[in-house]
Formats: sequence, structure tokens, C-alpha cells
Amino acid sequence: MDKFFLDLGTQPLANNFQKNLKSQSQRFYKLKVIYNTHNFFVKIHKRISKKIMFNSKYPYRSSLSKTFLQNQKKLSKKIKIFFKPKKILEIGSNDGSFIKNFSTKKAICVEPCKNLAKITTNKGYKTYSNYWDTKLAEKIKTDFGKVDIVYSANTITHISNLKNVFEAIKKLLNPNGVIIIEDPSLLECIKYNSYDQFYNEHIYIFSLLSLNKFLDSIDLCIFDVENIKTHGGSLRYYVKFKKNANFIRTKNYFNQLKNEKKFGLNKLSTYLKFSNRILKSKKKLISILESINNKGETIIGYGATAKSVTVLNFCNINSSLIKFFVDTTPAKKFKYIPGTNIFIKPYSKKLIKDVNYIFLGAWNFKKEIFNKEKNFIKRKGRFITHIPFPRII
Ligand code: DWN
Repeated sequence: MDKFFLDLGTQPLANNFQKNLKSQSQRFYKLKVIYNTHNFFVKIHKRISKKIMFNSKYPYRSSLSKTFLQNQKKLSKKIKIFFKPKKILEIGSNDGSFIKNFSTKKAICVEPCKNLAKITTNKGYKTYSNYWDTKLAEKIKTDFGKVDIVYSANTITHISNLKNVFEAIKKLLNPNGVIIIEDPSLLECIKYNSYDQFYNEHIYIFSLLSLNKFLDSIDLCIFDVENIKTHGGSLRYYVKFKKNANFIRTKNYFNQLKNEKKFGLNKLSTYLKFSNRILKSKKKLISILESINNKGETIIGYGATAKSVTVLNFCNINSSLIKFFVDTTPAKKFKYIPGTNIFIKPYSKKLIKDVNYIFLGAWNFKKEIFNKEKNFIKRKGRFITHIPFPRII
């Protein structure tokens, strides 16, 4: 049974960055989060058409973070050593941050956003600029035959029809093949109050509990999981056909399942408590920002993430509290954060030179950013974060 537990108000599309404020009168959608007591899935209640969200204007570029690139390089090495794939397919290849670790002869990309698909095509990778479904899987099978590894990071949670997603993968995967999926971890999200993982693109936030039950019902089996640090705490799932006897369930798998149950991811009360914490987090963040502004200090934001859009719109934060954001993404510069009047300036050290307070929009890259901004920290500049609770660091 579906149970509402969190109301994040009305939200614009998290990646709909606009050049002028007039077009900020864009559509807003109610954002409510649901827990299903039967299948343990946590999902948002309203689905927006994929064509509206993922099109040729999609700005997010996965190669812009060093941390992410390093993680993907490390995983690629592991895949080559352990699984020795002859053919690998990536669903949601973005700008090729992962696939670039594989030869163009072995790798196939699927990326519906044409602006991104163009990047991997230009690098010589066969890239299908289509939405992932059974029809596309059939086409790829005809063109290339079956594959040994299907990899997908931060994509499957964005697709509404999970049954179709996995039926499509099953069509294309060799009987001894492996599916590797990584997405934000529900356990980390609930533990660390990262309510900003919920936005229109993130239809689901997976747990091992929910995905396990679902995949089991369609003859697939998760045999291993890894807790990884990307995107504020993600889970990497290793999945095989049930009939494939090559892999057995690991200690990590059982530990994760135990931890999720121990934390209460299978209980509605856990989500209701989380929702209460989020209401407190909202009040506290506003009061911190207001008190700094009242002292006549300026606050700027760092990293115009999709997550920030949820926070800023949920907390009604505008440019009177955070003057502007800096961001390295080319397609976000000189635009406004969706739903707000906060402008995004292209990142430069100069912009940070004279401010004393920075709101960490990209809190998931805290380590990388702290490393980059050693001078700011040295001169006693302070960061503001809302994760795991609002505070000045
Ligand atoms: O699932 C999704 C994830 C993977 O990416 C998508 N639906 C949308 C997007 O979410 P996000 O925008 O919250 O992702 P990030 O990776 O947390 O975004 C980081 C942002 O911060 C980028 O706009 C780049 C920016 N940044 C920066 O300006 N300087 C990041 C770093 C590390 C920096 O040093």
C-alpha cells in the first residue's frame, strides 16, 4: 500500500535552467514522496514525461567531477579484471565519463539526450540516442548481438517502468552476463536527511530491500552490493540471471540487507520520523541564512545541483538570502536556478575572494571542493551545509 510521508511543496524541473527571469514562470509540479508498505519502494507520486525532462538541452555533465571520474576508472578496471567482457553496454552514458575507459570496439552507449549522445558519438562510440526500452534492446541485439555487461549509473531511478527496463536488459544480456547498477542509496538518504535526493527526475530512490524483492520476481538475482561515496552515498548492485551459477551472494549483500532492516527501511514509522526531521531542517537552514544576512554578510552558493533546486524551492530561498551561485557546468552559466531568482555565474576563484560564507549546493563533493578552496578555508571563510543537519562548518 502506498503511504505519503514527505511533502516537498511545488517544484520546477530540476534541470530546467533558464536565461531570463520571465521564463522562470515555468511549470511547477507537486512533489510528494511515497513509501510502499508491500514492495518497500520509495518513489515520488507524480511522473513527468521523459521527453520534457531528458532532451537535447539536458545540462548535467558527469565528467566535470574529478571524484566521479576516479570512481568510474576504478570500476572499469575491476570490470576488466573480474568479468573480462567482450561487449559492454552503458545505459545513460551521459558525456562518456565511464565508457571512455573501454575500447570503442567493445562498448555501446545509450543516451537519449542528443547533446550528450553527440559527445560519445564524436569519440567513436556507437551511441543510440533513444530512451531505454525493450524495442531498443531488440534493435541493439540485431545490430551487435548479446552483451556481457550492462552498466548504468544514476539512470535506472529516472525511468518509470522498471519492469520494461529489466525485461529489455534481459533480452540483451548473455546468460552468464552481469548487470551493474548504481544509484543513490535510500539508507544513506534517510540516515543523513538528504531529502534533496528527491526531485522530479528521481522517480525512485532504491534500497537493496526494494530492488531485491522486485528483481527476484522477474528471475534476476542481486548477488553483491558495494557502498560507494558518489552522489552523497550510493549503492552499486551486481545482478545476474537466477540460473547463472557463476556467482554466489556475498557477505556485503547480507550485511546491507541486515543494515537496512535494522535501520527500519521496511517500516513506515522510519519515513514519518524522517519527514519530521526535514521540516526541522528547513526551519534551521532558513534561520542560519537569515542570521548571516542580518549581520550584513553575503552568502553565495557553490554547485547549482539538481538537489539544490529541491532545497531552495522547498525552503523558499531566493537571492535575498543567497546572492548567486557559482558552477563549472557550461550549460548552467548565466542562467537562473529553476524556480528562483538566483543567478548562476561561471566558477572563478575571483568570485569567492571577497565572500565569507558559501552554501554548499554540491555537498556530495564536499571533499573535492574543500580541497579546491583551501585559500577560502585558510582565511576563515565558512561553508554552510544542510547535510546531515543545517550548520556552519
Ligand atoms: O542523477 C542525477 C545526478 C547524477 O546528476 C541527475 N538526475 C542530475 C544530476 O544531479 P545533481 O545536479 O544534483 O548532480 P551533482 O553531480 O551533485 O552536481 C554537481 C554540480 O556542482 C554540477 O553542476 C557541477 C557543480 N560543481 C562545481 O561547480 N564545482 C561540482 C564540483 C565538484 C565543483 O568543484
